[in-house]
Amino acid sequence: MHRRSFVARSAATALGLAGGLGSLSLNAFAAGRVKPDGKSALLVIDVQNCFVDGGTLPVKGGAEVVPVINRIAGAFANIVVTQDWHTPGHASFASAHAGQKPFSSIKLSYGNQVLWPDHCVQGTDDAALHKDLQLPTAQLVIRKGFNKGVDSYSAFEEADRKTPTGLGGYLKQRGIRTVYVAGLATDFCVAWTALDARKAGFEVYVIEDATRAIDLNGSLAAAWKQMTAKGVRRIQSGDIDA
Ligand code: VGL
Ligand code: ZN
Repeated sequence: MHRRSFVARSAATALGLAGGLGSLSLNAFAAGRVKPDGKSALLVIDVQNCFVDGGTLPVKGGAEVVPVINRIAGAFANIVVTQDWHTPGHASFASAHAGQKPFSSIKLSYGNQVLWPDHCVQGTDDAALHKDLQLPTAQLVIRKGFNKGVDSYSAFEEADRKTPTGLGGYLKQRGIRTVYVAGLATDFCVAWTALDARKAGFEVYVIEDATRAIDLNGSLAAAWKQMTAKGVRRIQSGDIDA
């Protein structure tokens, strides 16, 4: 794979195409630093009480993303925040299905669904953004998972794979080309958001140390494999130039 990429680049260079392939070759061959510009947006996914210690679906180390996100926020002219925002009795809750336990899976009309403890119920303190999150310049808060029968890990599209949240249109109408994804959880809402962002044509970076994972049955490794295969770039917060 490396050899093939090298040959491809050499050929491109020989043909004088290196400039045209600039970002491609840069990212493939150098770790490099990244500098968000006016066409970049930071997507802060589900940094809510439910996903940190004391919440209903705590992600290990979840609160540790807060200072990292606060630190990098200044580098972004555009910030979007999301909230998991379920109805009581939501279809993604194990409690809504007789005999089912949290962290098992069932088949719903739109496909497989992991069943979770009741979490992030609309209007509860559990669903509020983490109190230490400091994003005064954020311009949009998008809520998802509010249709009782359909989950929505992705900030772009519900799990039925046909109901858009509107985020793709919002970003495109505002001229955004690149999204940087941070928040919770790496292997669910962050990964689905990053993959859908790629599908919608955005350049996508996931800021690994600004995320934490649930890691259910190898889901974290599987998520990185899928994201990498789809061209999502894995970076650290320290790679971002303010
Ligand atoms: C999430 C499980 C259930 C997430 C949301 O934000 O990653 N995970 N609902
Ligand atoms: Zn949820």
